[in-house]
Amino acid sequence: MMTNHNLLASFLEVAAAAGDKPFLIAGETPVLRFSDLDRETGRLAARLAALGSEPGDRVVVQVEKSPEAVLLYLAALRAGMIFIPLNTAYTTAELAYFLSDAEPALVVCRPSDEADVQAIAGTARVVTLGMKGEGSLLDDLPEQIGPVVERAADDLAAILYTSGTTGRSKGAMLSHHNLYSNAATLKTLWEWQDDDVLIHILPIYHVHGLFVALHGALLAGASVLFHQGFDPAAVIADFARATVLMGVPTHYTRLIDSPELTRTAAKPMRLFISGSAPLLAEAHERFARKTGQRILERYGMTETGMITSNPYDGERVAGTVGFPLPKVSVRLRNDQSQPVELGEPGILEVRGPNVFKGYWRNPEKTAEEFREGGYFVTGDVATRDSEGRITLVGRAKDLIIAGGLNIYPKEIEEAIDALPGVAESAVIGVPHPDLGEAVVAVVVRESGAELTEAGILAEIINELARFKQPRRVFIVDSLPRNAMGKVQKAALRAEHGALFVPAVTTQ
Ligand code: MLC
Ligand code: AMP
Repeated sequence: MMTNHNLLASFLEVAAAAGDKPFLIAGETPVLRFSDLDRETGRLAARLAALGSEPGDRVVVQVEKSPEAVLLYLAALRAGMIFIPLNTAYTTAELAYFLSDAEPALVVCRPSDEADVQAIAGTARVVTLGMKGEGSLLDDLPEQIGPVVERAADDLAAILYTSGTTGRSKGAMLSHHNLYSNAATLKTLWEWQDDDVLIHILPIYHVHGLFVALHGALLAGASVLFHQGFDPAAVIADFARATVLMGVPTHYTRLIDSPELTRTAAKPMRLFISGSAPLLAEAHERFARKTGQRILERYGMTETGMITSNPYDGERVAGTVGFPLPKVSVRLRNDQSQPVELGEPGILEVRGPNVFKGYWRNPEKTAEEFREGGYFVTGDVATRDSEGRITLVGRAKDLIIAGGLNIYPKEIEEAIDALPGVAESAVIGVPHPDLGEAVVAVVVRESGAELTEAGILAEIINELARFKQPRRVFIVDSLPRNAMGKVQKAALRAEHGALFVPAVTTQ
């Protein structure tokens, strides 16, 4: 008989051993127990089938973070569907693109979005799920439970949209085995135990909050303190009954700035993990001084899950992302695809069971991003020292990371360039004390056109999610270009680099 590689089957095995221990706890209340996981995912999977969805169908989900949304993810796995979570900040215009590309059988949206989504959903069935479990998804929940649908290791579990190294959002196809292998590796590496308690503060539409955090707890049989958003004081108060925290650097800098963060408060915690964006060495050291604990920084990507991690036992070096995970192979290449010398920067390429199956319905782009030997090109520039430790030193891709969210300048430039009176634009990231980087647009007016910062921002408000919208817009007559005619973004970054932080003077 074929082994069922459905990821949910692995979680259910752990759940069976965990008994009635809470899986999700909201505030003081256990809202989902391990002992209920089989029945609750089974009923919801049966509901998905009753809505006409079949194994292999795609379900697009744009809902607020809630325990029911977690159950929906697990039920979709169980039903053999392909789960496609979307950032709740995406506008209807952005959603329309994802729906046309993904062609889902089912869309689950917020109750307040139902009419807008219905209008763009085509033949897809639309149901709703609200923050408190209200909405038509959970109406008529059957009593009988749906089976854990047989899946092969390479069958798709999820598609996560990302812009990869360039261009328009593409769906990264992740298989059941991609997700399982990464989760199992991290469970061992970070020494997850069944008495761990994770403080969950991340959104559940990205790799970090949905996979790294939740899969870790599910494979360990550990409980999760499920926070709706991020309130530093509430998180620090939870340290007393928790052991693990995962966050992006913005979470850590906000914690460091909280008076409640002390050595005594942090004492019960065994592990603080940071990733998704660079954690400044200075923040790492400040956190260590305040708490006596060293943050474990790791590095990953939507297409690959986690790639490297600082050691659990062993030195966690600030400003580095540690070593390749077991079974994950990393190499550094120059722009002619040749190996670089030890200590020299190169573009990081990765191969392993964690690496995705390609971009959804985009074989050309998939082929472009893979090199001989099956290595995927991350677009991150790194160095490796003689011990094998990796440091990220830059990006070969034009990407801004604000508060752990990726923003593609090209997408914003296209939206601005389409406005009347705009000749062209350049969008850059500049240092920001809270978000790490903030978006700034430099816009060239057509001759005679009257453009204003407020006018441009008002025009794109319904086009782009709020987090992508520029924090400042500058109207200029021309952009700096090099001899080849290429816009010199480095010059713009230098010019606007001190907008949100004091200029650093180098002597
Ligand atoms: C919120 N805003 C942002 C923003 N988050 N703007 C830019 N970038 C962001 N990340 C906007 C809000 O819309 C608001 O606009 C204003 O900033 C202030 O918001 P806030 O209340 O301070 O934000 P908050 O809700 O506290 O959110 C900040 C945050 C959040 C850091 C908690 O962004 C967050 O959860 N980030 C984590 C993202 C994540 O999960 N990344 C992992 C990707 S996976 P206005 O106009 O209303 O004032 C990945 C792979 C890997 O990268 O390796 O993990
Ligand atoms: P995403 O495509 O949203 O999954 O984001 C992946 C990108 O986030 C990577 O390619 C890196 O550029 C960045 N990233 C993730 N973790 C780290 C980290 N620890 N330090 C610096 N950058 C990181």
